[in-house]
Amino acid sequence: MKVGIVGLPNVGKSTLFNSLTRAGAEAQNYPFTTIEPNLGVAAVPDDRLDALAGVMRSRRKVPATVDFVDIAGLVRGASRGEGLGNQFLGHIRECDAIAHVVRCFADENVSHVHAGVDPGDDIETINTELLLADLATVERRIERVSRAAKSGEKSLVEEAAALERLREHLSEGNPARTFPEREPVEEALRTLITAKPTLYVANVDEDSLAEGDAYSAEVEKVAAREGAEAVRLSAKLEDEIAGLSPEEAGEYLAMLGVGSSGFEEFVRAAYRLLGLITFFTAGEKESRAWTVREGATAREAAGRIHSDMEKGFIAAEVGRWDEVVEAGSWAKAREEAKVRLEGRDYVVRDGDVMLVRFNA
Ligand SMILES: Nc1nc2c(ncn2[C@@H]2O[C@H](COP(=O)(O)OP(=O)(O)OP(=O)(O)O)[C@@H](O)[C@H]2O)c(=O)[nH]1
Ligand SMILES: [Mg+2]
Repeated sequence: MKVGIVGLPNVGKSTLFNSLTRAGAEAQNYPFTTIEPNLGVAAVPDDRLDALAGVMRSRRKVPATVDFVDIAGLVRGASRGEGLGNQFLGHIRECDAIAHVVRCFADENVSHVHAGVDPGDDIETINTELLLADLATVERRIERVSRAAKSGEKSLVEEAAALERLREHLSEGNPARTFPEREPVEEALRTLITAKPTLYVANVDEDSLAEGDAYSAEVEKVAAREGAEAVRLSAKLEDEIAGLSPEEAGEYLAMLGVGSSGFEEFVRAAYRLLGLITFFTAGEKESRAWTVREGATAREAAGRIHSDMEKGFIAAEVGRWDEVVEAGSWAKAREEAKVRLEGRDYVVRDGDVMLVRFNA
């Protein structure tokens, strides 16, 4: 999974990126700190994997990962070439999902590119630029497809007509993600930024983390209206606790009245948005978290591990992560009948532990 981070300049995108990836990108108190895009990989924190690796005495623990792209801040007019961000929107087009960082922290020492903190207005500015960029993409495609459709080929004629409707939809200010048609414009939608699942990140002050405030409420309202997700976190705090041990971080968060780090919330929301689930493999050599789409079968899941396992799939031993941890070992879980044998069409559930039997 690859997530692109967008937002106005100086709202905390790189600070968030660093807290997630530990990549050490430059984050400074002035707009347009980021020029070249930053790429990084974040390990997905997962208590279930920790617990499994513990009882299995695994020599290695391999978490699931998420790739992040942090680009320059976008400003009004970006789609017409203002600022820097537009040049880098290409990097966002390749992403599976968008994280839209919105400034909700007050801090007078950090300048805001507009008059002051105004999440609704900021979101609108960014979304307008993303829409205009998509509109330009669709218009180029309409030109190309209409020309080709002169041949009279039915699929092209249909696509051209659907693209016109999509252009209309975008011109009215609606994101491509709410366009009701799929099939004829599928290829176009893959390249559109506003077609991607979007996660709004309300970057709040530490003391607004637990309860939220009027700013974060506004972000949540927009997200709900658009069928997007919203999470509340403090990029600055995330960056601070990323350097602490899990115990220390937990204590610090508890002091602020929150149960888990913003990153954990963020990843959970991203998985929900993208319809992804996690299953595990666990043994002495390693315990590992794997990501598959919801609805994946045992055989497809086996293919995530190795293509040979998919090809030669015989059956999968499947247990629930908590029951395996409680049993204390795979053998014990088997004895206690906590492990079932499932066939190729078994639909994998979030939190399953799998041992695949296959013909090599
Ligand atoms: N008080 C406070 N300051 C923050 C927070 N997040 C970021 N900042 C500060 O805001 C300034 C800008 O942060 P960056 O992460 O560089 O912002 P950016 O969005 O990447 O900015 P550009 O790359 O210029 O678009 C830095 O001085 C950060 O320390 C936060 O949650 N609270
Ligand atoms: Mg930056």
